[in-house]
Amino acid sequence: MNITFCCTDTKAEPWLAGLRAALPQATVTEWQPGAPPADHAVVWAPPQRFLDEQQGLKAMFNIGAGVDALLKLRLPPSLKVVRLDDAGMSVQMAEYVCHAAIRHFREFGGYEADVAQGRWSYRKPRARTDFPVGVMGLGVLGQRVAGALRQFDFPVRGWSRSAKAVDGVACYAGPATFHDFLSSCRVLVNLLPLTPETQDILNRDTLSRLRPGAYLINVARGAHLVDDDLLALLDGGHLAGATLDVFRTEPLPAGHAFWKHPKITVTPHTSARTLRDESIAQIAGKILALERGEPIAGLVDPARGY
Ligand code: NDP
Ligand code: OXD
Repeated sequence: MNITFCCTDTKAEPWLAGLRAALPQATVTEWQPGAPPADHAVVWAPPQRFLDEQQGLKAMFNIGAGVDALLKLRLPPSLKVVRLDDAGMSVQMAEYVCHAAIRHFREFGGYEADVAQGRWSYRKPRARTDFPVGVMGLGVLGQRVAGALRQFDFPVRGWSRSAKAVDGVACYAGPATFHDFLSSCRVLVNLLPLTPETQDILNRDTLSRLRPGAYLINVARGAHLVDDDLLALLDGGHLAGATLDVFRTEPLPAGHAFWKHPKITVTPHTSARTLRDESIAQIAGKILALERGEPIAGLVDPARGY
């Protein structure tokens, strides 16, 4: 069995060593133009040429959860595209989102600024019931995040495409419920996949529907958010602030208004990192399952876009 590795911006050697250790019966090599055909591929943002050449692949394993970059390519119709299925990402995402929501709710940014000025300040406690948190996307990551927020007793709402029942979470489904969902939220967390339906979904109209003083946490993709609409709503006062981990252009270009905006916290696409060992173990297990003819979890539906 031949496995080819083609991951932009990723050091190949540790992945190749890990895959070889997990699949000693396989030949694992880094893809080069003109390389011989492989059975399976491990990829992140491969070039179109990779797919044009590797027409005989049985499956292509993305070393991330989001497959928007992959689905922009021309894929052979029968190719199985497989996403990472948690692999240690959901706990990181839960930490990140809870940290951002709690930092905002408890006004820790304000305390830090006061302490930096040598001020011993006091703020009136805010009522948790006034801070319903809405999670857009109730998939692998969204459900874990919603459950973690519940642990802190925030009222939690969730919105997805198909109807869901998640313990302790008020669930909304489909476009017809979107406005009701938004108007019930004081903190909005975006964990949707980037698809033609969800591109630009965080815009002036939708963000204006949040409760006054709302807070945005975008951890999905930069192209979900219309940057200028966010800036206008922050500067106009309808939104209190935002924590942004993902951007239309990454790295965030020098001089972009988000870098220095006093109401925006920026992190460099780091909310849920791909963990190499967990990912290799998961991918190796799925390759072996496919070779045995067994079904696997995490198959992407290209028509649906995630
Ligand atoms: P899943 O595919 O498991 O879940 C996606 C959720 O979004 C599902 O609940 C789905 O609904 C819902 N959804 C999709 N389209 C729509 C729509 N049009 N309207 C309403 N709901 C919709 O994804 P994950 O939870 O694993 O990941 C989500 C995204 O997080 C990834 O696609 C990626 O972009 C981003 N991500 C970011 C990381 C970072 O470090 N910043 C790390 C990892 C992921 P349904 O359940 O009905 O199908
Ligand atoms: C992912 C990401 O999609 O890291 O996994 O953004």
